[in-house]
Amino acid sequence: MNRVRDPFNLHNLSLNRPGTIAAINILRATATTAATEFRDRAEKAAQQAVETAAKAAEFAEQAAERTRDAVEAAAKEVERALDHTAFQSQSQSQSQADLEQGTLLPAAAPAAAEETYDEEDTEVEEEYEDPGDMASFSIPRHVPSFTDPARQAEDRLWAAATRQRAGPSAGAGGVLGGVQDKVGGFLNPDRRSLPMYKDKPYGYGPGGARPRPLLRKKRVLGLFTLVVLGLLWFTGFFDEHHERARAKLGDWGWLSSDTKARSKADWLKRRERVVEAMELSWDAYERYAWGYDEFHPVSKTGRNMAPKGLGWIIIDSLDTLMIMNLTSRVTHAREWISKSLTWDQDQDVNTFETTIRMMGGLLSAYYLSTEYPNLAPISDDDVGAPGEDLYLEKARDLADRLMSAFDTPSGIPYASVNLGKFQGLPSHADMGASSTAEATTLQLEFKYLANLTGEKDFWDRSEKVMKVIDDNQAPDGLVPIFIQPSTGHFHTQNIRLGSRGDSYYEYLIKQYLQTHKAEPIYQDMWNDALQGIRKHLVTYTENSGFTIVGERPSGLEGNLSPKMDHLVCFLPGTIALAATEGLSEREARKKPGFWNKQREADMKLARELMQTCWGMYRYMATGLAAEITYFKIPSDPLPESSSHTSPPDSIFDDPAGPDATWRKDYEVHQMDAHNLQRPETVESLFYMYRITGDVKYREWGWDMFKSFVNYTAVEDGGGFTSLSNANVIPPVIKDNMESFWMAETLKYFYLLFSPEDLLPLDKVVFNTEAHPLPVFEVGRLLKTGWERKPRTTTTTTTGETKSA
Ligand code: DMJ
Repeated sequence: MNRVRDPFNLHNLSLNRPGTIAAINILRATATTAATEFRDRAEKAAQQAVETAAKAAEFAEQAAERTRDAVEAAAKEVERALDHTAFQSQSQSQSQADLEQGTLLPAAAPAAAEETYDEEDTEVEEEYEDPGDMASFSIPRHVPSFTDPARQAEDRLWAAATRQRAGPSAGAGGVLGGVQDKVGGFLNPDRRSLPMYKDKPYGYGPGGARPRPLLRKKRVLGLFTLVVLGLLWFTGFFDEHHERARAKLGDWGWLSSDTKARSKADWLKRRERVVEAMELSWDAYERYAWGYDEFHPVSKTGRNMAPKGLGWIIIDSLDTLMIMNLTSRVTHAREWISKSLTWDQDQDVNTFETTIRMMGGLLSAYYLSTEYPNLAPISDDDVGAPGEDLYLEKARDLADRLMSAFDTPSGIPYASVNLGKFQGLPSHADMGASSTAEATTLQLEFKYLANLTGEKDFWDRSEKVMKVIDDNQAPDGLVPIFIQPSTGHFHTQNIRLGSRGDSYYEYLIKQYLQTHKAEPIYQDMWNDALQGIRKHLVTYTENSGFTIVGERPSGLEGNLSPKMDHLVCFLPGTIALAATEGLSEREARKKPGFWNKQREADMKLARELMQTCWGMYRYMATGLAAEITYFKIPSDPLPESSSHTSPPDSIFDDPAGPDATWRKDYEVHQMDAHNLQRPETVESLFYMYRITGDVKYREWGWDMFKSFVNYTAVEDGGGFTSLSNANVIPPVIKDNMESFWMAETLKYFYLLFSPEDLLPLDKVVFNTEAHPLPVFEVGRLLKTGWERKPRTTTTTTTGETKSA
């Protein structure tokens, strides 16, 4: 559905002349931008005006009260000083009586008064510290001396001037005027003769006589009516689409009401809820941290990672905006990229993160804008238009800089790059080693760029990494998580599918699919690795028999640690993708010569792991998974090949609740209970639904989505935040919105609830940051330039070889 307002019904005009269409497009884009800007500004201005007025009134009242107290205290002090001698001679009982009548201060009073003052002083300081407060309405730290003769003379002068200019009815109108009325009134009933602030005396202005109150009232009323009408129009109040209004968090009553049975659920309606979450997230970022690389939604601030910013959030979110057809927001993002983005900065960046998020985001935006011009319709290649191929040019410029990471003795890229200096930099930690996953999760992006530009170097250098890794002949295809760029050898024995290991496996099968299965070498590597995973890492939990993928921190000879990072939950979806090669399971089973026992077994493993990941969500108080979960396994872990039946899904609804047996298999340590809005589980749910067609995966996703909305939404339209502890209610919040929240998590929710023909899995591959890139045919220029060494020997994780 196109969400752009179309007051002139341009959509329905059947004009075929290209010039007219282009003109309409320009008109539409301009109108959309203007409307959005006007709407945002009007909303902001109205909100600010209301807030300012409320604050002003509040502060004015407080100010008046405190100042009156101060004046009264000062008067009492004077009185006390004058009567000091008399007080000395009075008896204690008399003093007490006077005190009760409020005519004098006891000996302890000055100290008490001082204490009170200190407290107030602190309060005032707090008010100054809070940037949200209106400093101009705070109590002045030093109350002015009202007995100063110079001040009294000034007062008389201002009072006379005010009376002259304003006349007797001055002060009757305006929001601010009202405030001053209040303040002045408290200070002195004849407030026009004693202004609150000497630099802004009441009623004194350069304009001479004030407008007549009635006329002024009419003007204010007229202006107010106009603003209200404008706001109502822009919020869609006068038409049947209440799209904008729904984006307010307060309207999300559906959280408790939409509990429809699977068969009755309206998935497109649920998908709209995801769009609203995206709008809310983006608008909050746009409002509070536009252009910054980080967004802290609770404090409503932003921060840059480079002097001029890297567009970290804008670029990472761009293709999600496109897929959701949020045209005006895409226009704004594109404008920032065109006008503000520069890679020419003296800044060290992480090679992998910058490739998957920035290069991946730009390439995907390029792909979508050229292949799906109807999604958020902005043409990227209007002939002669300024900024033609903007996304591709920016991606290309970035890639040239990132390529310097590959200038190493082995060809394994350095962990970092200085963008401005075109210089690769070894990691400061880990003795200069790079993460294995980071070195091997650049290939989809560089290969697609090579295909677009015809520049073979992008292909060759990213591909070489795969050869260097494979030449190590890691036993059973399981690679340790660090590798040295200086030697090309692994640097540790630690093997896992969590952080630093995960996307090595993901990119094996995706490289195979990216080139239309023209490179079977990567399928071969994937198959080896999956067998290795089954053999060394898969086992079952003690009580309920959940299937898990553990870690081998001391190499394959060491013990199995029953620990799963949330990151590992990418695996069920990727196994399913590999098993059907992007087809639905039904199609794959029917395809002649395709289906076999191995694919069948792989789908079973995918289903079981998906259930375990879903259990990570069910286990937590908020329904949002922890960063790391441990599992209870027998002291002698069961091999994957042992006879095993996974538990029914209904196990999670065990009426025993907190005492349910299944819960004894899960364990979350306090320090791992954070939730960073990560996408891996919903990513896998998306693949599992697309491939199996089983609606339960959508249902699980819907429950997860509701938990995110319920527990991570931030007040005051702040968007959504990560949690420091997702295992308590209310959760402990973290004040950070990760860029992958909009890039991945919300995108996968949207796709999970979308019809299957949106970005079909046999036409696109999603990079590890959820940026869709196309499957393409390799020409003669680009082809796999290496072969695997024969596996007659195995190599230990430190590089020694031994007979297999
Ligand atoms: C993202 O940057 C990518 O999905 C990456 O592969 C893993 N980490 C985050 C999300 O969790």
